[in-house]
Amino acid sequence: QYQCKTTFDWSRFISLYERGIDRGIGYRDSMQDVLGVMHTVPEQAKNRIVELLKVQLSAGDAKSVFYPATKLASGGGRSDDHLWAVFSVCTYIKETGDFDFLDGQVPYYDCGEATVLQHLEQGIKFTMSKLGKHGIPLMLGGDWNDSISHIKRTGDVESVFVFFQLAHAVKELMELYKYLGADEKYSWAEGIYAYCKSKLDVVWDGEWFLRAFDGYGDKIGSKENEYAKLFLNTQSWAILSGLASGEQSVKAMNSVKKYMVSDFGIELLYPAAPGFDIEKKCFIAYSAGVRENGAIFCHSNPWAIIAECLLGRVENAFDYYFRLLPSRRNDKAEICKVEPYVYCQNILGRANSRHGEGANSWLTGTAAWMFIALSQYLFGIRPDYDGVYVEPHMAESWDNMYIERVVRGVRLKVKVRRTNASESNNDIKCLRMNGRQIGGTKIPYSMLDGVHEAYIEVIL
Ligand code: IFM
Repeated sequence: QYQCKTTFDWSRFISLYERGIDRGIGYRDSMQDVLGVMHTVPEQAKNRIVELLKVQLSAGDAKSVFYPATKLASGGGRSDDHLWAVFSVCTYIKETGDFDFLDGQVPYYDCGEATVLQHLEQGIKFTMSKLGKHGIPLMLGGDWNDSISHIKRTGDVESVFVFFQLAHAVKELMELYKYLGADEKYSWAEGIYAYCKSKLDVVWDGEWFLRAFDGYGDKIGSKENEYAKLFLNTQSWAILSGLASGEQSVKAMNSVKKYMVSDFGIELLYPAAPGFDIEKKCFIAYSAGVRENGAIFCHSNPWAIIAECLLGRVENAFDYYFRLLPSRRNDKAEICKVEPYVYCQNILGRANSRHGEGANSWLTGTAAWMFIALSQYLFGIRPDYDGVYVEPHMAESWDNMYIERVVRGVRLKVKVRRTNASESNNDIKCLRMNGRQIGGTKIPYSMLDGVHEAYIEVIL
């Protein structure tokens, strides 16, 4: 939590690693950092979301950074920035119940203004207006992976990550519209989601999902390539978006498990390329095992943990969680070189002789997303629009656990135990609140009205 707040406050603006001159508050990064502080400083999270929406352009895409002192923005033209806003706004509303926020007017950076909800919708429309020849969103100036920008750029470069991000954002909006009873908008979003579903075969490589199509129209992140055959993020986001079929999901995450898992966490791609060579699709300008070229890019690990939770493969999820947990490297300081109490941005991968060495500690999206992965998926306390899900999971060796989480002013005190200590099954057999049996796994907020503390008992 301390790291979440520090990262939220400073973004990647100024730190031991950044000078605060050439890099302002990043749209993409900060829109994700708010996820780690929604429940502790919701007003500040909301204000940051508004500050960021103010640098969105009326076409729907966003400038990539703004400078806090002047509020002036720069950069932009990327394919992903604007899409991050959907999940952050929806998570804020689920956490707080502040639906009025959707109707607040926020100016665009260039001209005009629109409600918060219209900002989100404009982002989706922008992405849908920039599809490449395979029908997949264009990568434009870049996507989440900064280092992918050397990919052959002439012609249509299409981003499969942004494709899954689009589907994920649309799925979030569908849930919101459903809750609001906004039928027409729901049908609009459903149409886009169905479009994405229809493109699933185009981005499937047989054992995993592709990462992109380059400017030649060639596949990136494919078994056909010599290096960088497999990328982590398109496997996890295929599942987060709900698009992948059951069979594809299992195959994709099995491929991750087979090729990408190191003692220090999951690597970003496999295999790392030995050097920069565009013709061989080695377009990431770092040495093997460094940063986006096959390091453990920590930010991506919580997405894999969430994906494994969604697949019900809890042991894999806990395994990945513990591999990256900073305190677990307390006795490996000579190798890791970074503080054993916060996440760092990246850890050198197996292709590097200094495998295990970390860099850029503190300011990383790992903090916020790991908090989501741990609290909402592993521990399973997940606020929704009309109630809070209580779906706790325990690691194999645990036979009980206790969680406290304040949701909308109510302190949930959750005791979890197994019916049979020798069973590691995570199916919920019984859920009671203040002695009352709950049907399903969601406690409606109406049951929490006027309650200060709720005693919840879960039997697995
Ligand atoms: O997603 C980016 C982030 O915006 C800045 N640091 C590196 C990440 C991965 O390339």
